[in-house]
Amino acid sequence: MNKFNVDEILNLITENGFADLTGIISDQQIDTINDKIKPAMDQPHSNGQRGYIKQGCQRYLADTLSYGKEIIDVYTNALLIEIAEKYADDIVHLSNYRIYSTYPSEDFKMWWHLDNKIDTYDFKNKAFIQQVVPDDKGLIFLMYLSNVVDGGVQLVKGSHKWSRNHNQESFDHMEDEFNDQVVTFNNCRKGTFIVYDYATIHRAKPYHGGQVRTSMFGQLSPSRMPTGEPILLNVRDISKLSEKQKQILSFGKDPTTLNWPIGDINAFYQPVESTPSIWSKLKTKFSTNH
Ligand SMILES: O=C(O)CCC(=O)C(=O)O
Ligand SMILES: [Fe+2]
Repeated sequence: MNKFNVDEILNLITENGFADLTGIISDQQIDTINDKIKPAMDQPHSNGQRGYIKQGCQRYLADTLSYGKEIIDVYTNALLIEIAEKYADDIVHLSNYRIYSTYPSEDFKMWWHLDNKIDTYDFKNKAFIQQVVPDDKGLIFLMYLSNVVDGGVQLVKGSHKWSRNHNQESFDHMEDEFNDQVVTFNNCRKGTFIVYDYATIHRAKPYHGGQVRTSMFGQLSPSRMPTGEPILLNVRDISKLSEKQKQILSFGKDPTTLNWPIGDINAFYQPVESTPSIWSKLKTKFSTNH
């Protein structure tokens, strides 16, 4: 039944830094997820009003994993986990996760970066702090929940082989050196599923017009790395989880950071495109002209 060969996928990730697993999640499951999140992606989150957290030109679904077992099942997909655990040579857990919509923007620009790092929230300075860990090895997956024409994820082919030598998070200053190795996932249909070694240099391609891009993102980290973001589940789903799913979701463990992003109170007052972002105030992996 399975059209994926695990060894082939592992070889591709080892060689290029990424592989295409499109088809791993059925169109029906994707439609169900879209149906369940739709009302929440249209209103800001506020206690009983379940919705999104706004950050610049993006909307992040609050309490992402609570919307349906179908979402948990993507994050804990057996084939995905088998690939992640073989690649990391360890058991893995979900350290970062999100469903988000990105609106085209004149002033939002994600910089070239890697994600083999520890995120922690500094409560005193109200900012996320990042520490690059060259020894950290795991996978991120990105699945499109909408058709994507522009603004897709971009990966620097093979960069996982040399990025760890630099011990830095941002690679914008080296763009000229890797420009010819950039692979862009534009003009891809809903359901496109890319998995990459998170030491592969990447970003979302900046784009100024066109369609909203909705994506699902998950970072699977080896057990030697910290737990990561808090995971809040709906009691409806808990009794249906397997022991393996509980391990991936770090049952019984304390989170080691907060959910990204913290959000912006202006979400209630201004349309998503024009709210002054707090990107520039936070030391994050994104940059903006604000
Ligand atoms: O949205 C994308 O294309 C990339 C997202 C990403 O790299 C991140 O959130 O760390
Ligand atoms: Fe990233």
